[in-house]
Amino acid sequence: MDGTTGVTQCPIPPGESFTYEIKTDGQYGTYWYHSHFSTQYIDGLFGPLVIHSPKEPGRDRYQTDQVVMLHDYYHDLSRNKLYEYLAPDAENAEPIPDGALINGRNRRDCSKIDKKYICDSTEGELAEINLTRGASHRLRFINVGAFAEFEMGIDGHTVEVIEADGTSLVPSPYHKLNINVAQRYSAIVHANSTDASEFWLRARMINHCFSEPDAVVEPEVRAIVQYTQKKSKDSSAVPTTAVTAKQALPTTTPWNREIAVVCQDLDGKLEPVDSLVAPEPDQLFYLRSNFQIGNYSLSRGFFNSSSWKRNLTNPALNRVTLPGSKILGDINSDDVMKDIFNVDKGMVLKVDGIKVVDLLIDNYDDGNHPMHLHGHKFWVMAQGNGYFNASDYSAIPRERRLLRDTVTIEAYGYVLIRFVADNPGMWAFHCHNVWHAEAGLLMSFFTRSDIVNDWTLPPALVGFCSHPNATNGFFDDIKEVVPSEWRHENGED
Ligand SMILES: [Cu+2]
Repeated sequence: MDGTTGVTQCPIPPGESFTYEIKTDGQYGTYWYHSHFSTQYIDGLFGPLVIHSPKEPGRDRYQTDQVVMLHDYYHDLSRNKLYEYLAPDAENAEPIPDGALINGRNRRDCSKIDKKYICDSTEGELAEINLTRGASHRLRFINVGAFAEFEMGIDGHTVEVIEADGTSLVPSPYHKLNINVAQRYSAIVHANSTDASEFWLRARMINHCFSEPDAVVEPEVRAIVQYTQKKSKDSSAVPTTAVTAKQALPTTTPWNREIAVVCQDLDGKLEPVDSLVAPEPDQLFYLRSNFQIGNYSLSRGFFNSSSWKRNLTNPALNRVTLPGSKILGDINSDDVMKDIFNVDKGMVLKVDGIKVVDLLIDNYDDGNHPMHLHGHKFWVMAQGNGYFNASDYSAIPRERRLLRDTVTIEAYGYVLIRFVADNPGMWAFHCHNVWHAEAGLLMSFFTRSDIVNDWTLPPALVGFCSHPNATNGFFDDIKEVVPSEWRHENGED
């Protein structure tokens, strides 16, 4: 129950509901849930999902455990921004965020906001993170945003990174962390500074990676890290609360004024606790990722010759499981795959049996991509700028190859990832920059077809595909975004 519209299901229509059941056997760490219907999650439909386990290493190293969600923010609903972004002549100019939030909060200088918006910051509150003085605390950072990578740090404190995307790490100290969209890091903070009792947590969008770097008015958002006195006996998590106007604002200064100007992942100092050595690969897929301006001056994102278009009533998984769908024979035949999938609008790579897959992606775009794989974690085998060459295989030592689910391909760079395709299903692989995914940067892996073949999909879920409101809602306002001739050619009418 992956919830990916156009890939594993039809959207839940307005007024309907659906309960997802998810197995978490053996899993632990920091995750998040969100709508996977167009850009909908960035309007607020997301939340953290934390899996605790006695098997997780290092649980005795901290006394409290809190979530810190970072995201860029747009004052307009995302569908309006999407309309502008996908319009003819827009040339892949991603919408510039109006600001950023920490745990849903920020306080704005209203004089800097377009007068068309109502702005009143007098009751505005910044997020507060309470840390018991003298104790150690786990903060779980999640970038739940649309587009911006963040660089963040806490004045006066180094943090020890202990987790990336659900993978436990040997603690490693950092002054600042880079976190791209959909990535997660846990860090331990020791509340042992004697300089102050309140400190700024600063999270700055790396605006050099925006289409117009100077267009963002306030790239930095702050939260207040507040020391509290030790409570007797009670070692449970202190909830993150909002600051009241009476509380003192920190006067602390940042570690240094140097700022990140390139969007890339945290450097390779990270080391997994369990060095699961990646097995030798069985097959290699190559993806060329770029943006092209095609007919009607529309800019689309491509993996090879494929630019994904969501099919709202006939998702990929339904096509390989439902009797009476377009399947004409043995789904293990490649010819049948071509019959049921139009590569131009939805590339599906089928992996037979349990295989170790290498996936090499070259990025021919001047923007970075936080690439995310559903249903599996992958090893980051190599990443960098320019082209991949064979010697890059050994650039990251075996024991430092990180298992994660979201990796950054920097501008004009490459990444080589490896995964064991053993989880049955139809799994999206896409850029988690919502604008890029909607422009077409999404493809799917069809894995363990021998098992999927026998699946029966939940009837309620299948029913959504023929629901009278199946295609209503979010897209109503934006279906005119491209000229009708184009829509006609692409069967969208
Ligand atoms: Cu992207």
